[in-house]
Amino acid sequence: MIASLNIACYPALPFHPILATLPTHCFYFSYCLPLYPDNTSVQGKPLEPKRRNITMKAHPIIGLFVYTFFWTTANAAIITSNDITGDNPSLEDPYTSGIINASSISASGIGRGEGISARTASDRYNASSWSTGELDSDEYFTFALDADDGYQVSLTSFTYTGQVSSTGPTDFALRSSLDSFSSDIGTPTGTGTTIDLSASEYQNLTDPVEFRLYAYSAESGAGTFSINDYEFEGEITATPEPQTLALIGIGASVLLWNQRRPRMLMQMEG
Ligand SMILES: [Ca+2]
Repeated sequence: MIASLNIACYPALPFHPILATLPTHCFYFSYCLPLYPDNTSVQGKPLEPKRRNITMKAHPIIGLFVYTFFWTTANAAIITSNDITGDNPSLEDPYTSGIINASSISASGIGRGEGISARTASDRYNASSWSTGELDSDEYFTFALDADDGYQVSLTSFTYTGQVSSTGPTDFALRSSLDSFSSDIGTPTGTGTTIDLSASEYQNLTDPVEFRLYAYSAESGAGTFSINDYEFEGEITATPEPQTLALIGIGASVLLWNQRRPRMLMQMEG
């Protein structure tokens, strides 16, 4: 019964004045509801064949897991990226030429901290004066992201290619503004890698977030380290409004009530 109700409602979604305000998420979610025959038992007691309810039932909790899995895995895409090409990109701070941003987000491009110096090099964002000792809080490359009003960004990864000269830095650390740049994220290297950003703290971000890639333990202050290209991946979604959340809650309640109703009727019959 639930399945037929859902399917019957699909064509009405765009036209009904209330249903039309439901986000497309609800539409996709309803497709994820697993169906199974409701003909086995009532509260653990087997039913006589003539009383068995042979309608199909849908399970909203399992459906939510299926929906969440497919929605998050299917929508990871480039949030912001730059191949960094041209003569001496490091002469700009930040460097934004050639940047590719997803819609509904602003991104800073690549910039640098005050403690390092621009070094000319083509097709890469190059710098010297990296610490020959411990990590220096002013010596980093920086990337900032900010979802537009009404949107939130959920990250999955940061990927970059790097290049280090023979006397350049040998230790690296990625940190974020979410904890005031206090803890390391993943294991960055001089030649580049992919850093996993799927942890909960990097999801549903509505405020600006900044990532800093620090480099230190250089053999010489003249040694260089550059970012040759980079890419943040994730997804940008509209921030659910309170009205939408209330409608989702009402929808879930109706779904659960419809699930219970056949059992209640059968109990009354019995
Ligand atoms: Ca490049």
